[in-house]
Amino acid sequence: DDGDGENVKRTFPAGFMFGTATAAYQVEGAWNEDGKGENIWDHMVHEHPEYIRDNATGDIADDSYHKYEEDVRLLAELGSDFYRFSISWARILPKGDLSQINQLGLNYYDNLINELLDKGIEPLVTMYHWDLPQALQELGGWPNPILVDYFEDYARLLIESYGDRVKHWITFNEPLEFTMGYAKEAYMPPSINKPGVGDYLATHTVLLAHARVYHMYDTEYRPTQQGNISITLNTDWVEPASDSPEDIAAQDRMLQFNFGWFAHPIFSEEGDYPQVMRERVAANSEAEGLPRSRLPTFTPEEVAFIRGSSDFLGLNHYTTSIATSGEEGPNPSRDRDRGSVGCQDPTWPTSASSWLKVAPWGFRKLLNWLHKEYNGVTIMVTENGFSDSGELNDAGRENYYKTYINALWEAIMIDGVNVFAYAAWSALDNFEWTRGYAERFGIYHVNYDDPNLTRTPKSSAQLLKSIFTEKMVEKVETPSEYSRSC
Ligand code: GBH
Repeated sequence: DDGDGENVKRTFPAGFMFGTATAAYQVEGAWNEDGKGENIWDHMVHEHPEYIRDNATGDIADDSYHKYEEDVRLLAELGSDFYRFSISWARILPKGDLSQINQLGLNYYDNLINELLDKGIEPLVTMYHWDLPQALQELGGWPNPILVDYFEDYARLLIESYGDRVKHWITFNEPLEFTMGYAKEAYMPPSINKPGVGDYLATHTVLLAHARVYHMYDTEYRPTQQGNISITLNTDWVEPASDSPEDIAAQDRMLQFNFGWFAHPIFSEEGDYPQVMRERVAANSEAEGLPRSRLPTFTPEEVAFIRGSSDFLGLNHYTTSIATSGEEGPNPSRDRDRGSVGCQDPTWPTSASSWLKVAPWGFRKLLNWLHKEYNGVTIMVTENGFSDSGELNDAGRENYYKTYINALWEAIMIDGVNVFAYAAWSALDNFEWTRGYAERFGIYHVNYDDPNLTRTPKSSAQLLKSIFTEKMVEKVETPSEYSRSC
């Protein structure tokens, strides 16, 4: 049915799942209610309001803690097959460890999961979407390897509590982003400025924690619960600035340092960090007079433990960038170790977010690259979406979803990439981290001037409803010509 006529519909494979995604800190609010402990986002927005646009906080956000029944109704209205949400660690374990288990926190997610199932929506749970309990940050946070044990304890409690009903688990959302909390100020908590050191240490712990929880699930729970467990990684597609060997090598380094850093240890056949990364960081560290590489080393046992520790790849993708060979960023830093510079073409269509340009062809190319690089890996798109200023008539978002979902269809049906599900970010407008409430990603509008935080469907809700329920998208040709200069 992929003819050339008008109104051609492109049908997704039988069983393909459509849904939407949110994260606890961005929607729940109730930051100090019912025994919830403080987490690093609570801490940062209160200690450093100047880090956040308009001094916004997630204290109330969308108040989904109280409005979850209404939210689930909206998801049902959209025809969602599943809902990807995250659990707030400190809502369940206020101190981060098992010394105190907050029953009211456990009840909240129990009710949410039951409400979803009642409406025929599958719950898909992210264990960690950036909100570490502050008590664990006080031990140093992710650079401290003891967090592998704490994360395992927390994950076990979640699996014991909800694993009878939750069949898709994501350990971590976008470690590329949250480990920047140990490499940069005013972007992510804990806002520790140790580039090229703190981010590498944090990632080392996160990969081991992920693998620990994967194996725990695999051996102790999968036999009875029969679910899947994975990790969500994010990347732009990266286009080389030209077809020169230098730019193509810069493109590869950009992908390896931003994505291979996490994906190569888990999804490649050989495991461990990408070779280009190990070599470059070791060489730079030596030149800096350091006795060992700033990139930590896995033992052979750890390489084997991490390799293959995922049932599928969760992918968050929004936009495309262009790479050239060169130096950028502080010295030392991962940016500098990478030796490639990124930019975006000013002619690409824009959104309300400076970093988000519309380039659906990049989505198709990225899916193909992943398929090849990681040996036909099974992919779930765990986030994809567009920001504006909150218009109800959100033509920009409709165009984005139409074109990106077409690119997805082409990758699956023409190119043979293995993708089994797609989640739109986001179900409703929410706290967009340091950008506050100014950049809106919702399919449902939230009125923050109204104490009821009224939800209203945007035009894109109608579009997604038809895609989600018919499992078809109206054909839009993905352009194969595009400019790539910065
Ligand atoms: C995702 O991150 C998150 O998972 C989600 O929580 C978030 O709301 C959503 O996307 C929309 O942003 O301008 O240099 O500061 C997306 C990946 C990459 C987006 C880094 C913001 C900031 C670059 N993010 N980017 S910069």
